[in-house]
Amino acid sequence: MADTRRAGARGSARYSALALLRHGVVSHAWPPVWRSHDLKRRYQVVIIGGGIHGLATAYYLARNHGITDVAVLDKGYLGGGGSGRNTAILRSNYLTPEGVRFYDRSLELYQGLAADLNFNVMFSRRGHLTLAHSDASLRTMRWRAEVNKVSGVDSEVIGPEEVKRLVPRMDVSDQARYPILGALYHPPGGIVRHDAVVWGYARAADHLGAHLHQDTEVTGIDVSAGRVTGVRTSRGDVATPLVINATAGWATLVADMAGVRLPVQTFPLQAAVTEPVKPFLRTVVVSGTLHVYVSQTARGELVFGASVDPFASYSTRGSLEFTEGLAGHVLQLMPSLTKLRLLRQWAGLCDMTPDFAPIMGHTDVDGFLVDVGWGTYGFKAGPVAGEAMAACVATGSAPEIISSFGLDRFARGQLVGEKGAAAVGH
Ligand code: PYC
Repeated sequence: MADTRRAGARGSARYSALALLRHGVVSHAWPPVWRSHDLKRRYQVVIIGGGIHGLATAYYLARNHGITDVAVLDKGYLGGGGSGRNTAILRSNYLTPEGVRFYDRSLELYQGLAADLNFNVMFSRRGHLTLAHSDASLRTMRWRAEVNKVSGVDSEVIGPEEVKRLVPRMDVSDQARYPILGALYHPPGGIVRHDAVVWGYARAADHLGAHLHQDTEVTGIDVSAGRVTGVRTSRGDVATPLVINATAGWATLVADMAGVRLPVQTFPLQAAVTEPVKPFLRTVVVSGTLHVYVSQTARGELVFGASVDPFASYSTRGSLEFTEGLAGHVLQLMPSLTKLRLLRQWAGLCDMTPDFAPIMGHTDVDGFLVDVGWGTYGFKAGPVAGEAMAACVATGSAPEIISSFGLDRFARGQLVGEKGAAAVGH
């Protein structure tokens, strides 16, 4: 039986290798995975932003609630914003019980996503290490570990020897400029292939009936007597009673169109990738003190990121200052990487809120919902954000899992202080 299965697997591997070869040599093009449509003059729901949040919302609206008269509008191409500019790190080791519960549901959805979407999203559970280089950060790691455990999330504080066992190339000696005193170890953390997630959600949402419109810029939102009535776009006007702002980088500009002010400032975050090398780094490594995180993709490249730039801007260009700082910091952690060459660098836009938690749900304008303020943690939240926003639309009220993230929390003074669990110091 096992032999038959192995033979079957070998057969299907041969088949896919042949299919790939045929596509490369003979076929003219891969079939498109989602369709193009004329922009209808009316939709039940319009989602602004064709990244993972907007696409996941369209998918769960259809799958969980049977709402399919939905348009996703993007001024560029699907996944071309924050969804294509992040470092694809997944984890749920947050600091507040609200954050832990929320991101843990996302991790759960990510784990089953390939089967759910029938699309290989290359989810890879790697373990996630947040290094502590001072007593103060070790204290925060202990705090996070306790909050995580109470919520049933696997996290613990480990010592330098255990860090060395997990990452043999790490310098854990006391000669390091910033010696490693310990780390928060979170075994369920990992990485995923970001564009596969976007394409998987796009294909599934399209299949269930949503219309995905690229190159369609929203230029205005019509509000009458406190209610949304439609959107204006570069391809014409669309009537709708319900608009979801699922943008990153442009969240405040889109909210302004509906007359909603958001406590958000936008900062670039830079990242870079090296040439591919033999796999040596299984775990995702983060150092808040050194403002850096590192992981190795299935292709062998090291992906590096930093904290946000220290000034608000909409620039998506990389800078030499970032590259120099990044290289120095990575080498302080793993000195043997000196010969590694950087292939490319880029920046994404991060909408930062005062408490480092997102803003989700209804606003004072009827029919204008927000899924914004994703700072440096939006990609990992995509599945749960989509699921929760879809429920918000379908039921007319925010589900429990996002009830603490409402816009009114700032006026009520009930912030969700998540800064201590941001990937790196800000
Ligand atoms: O919050 O894990 C995180 C993260 C990684 C990269 C940027 N943010």
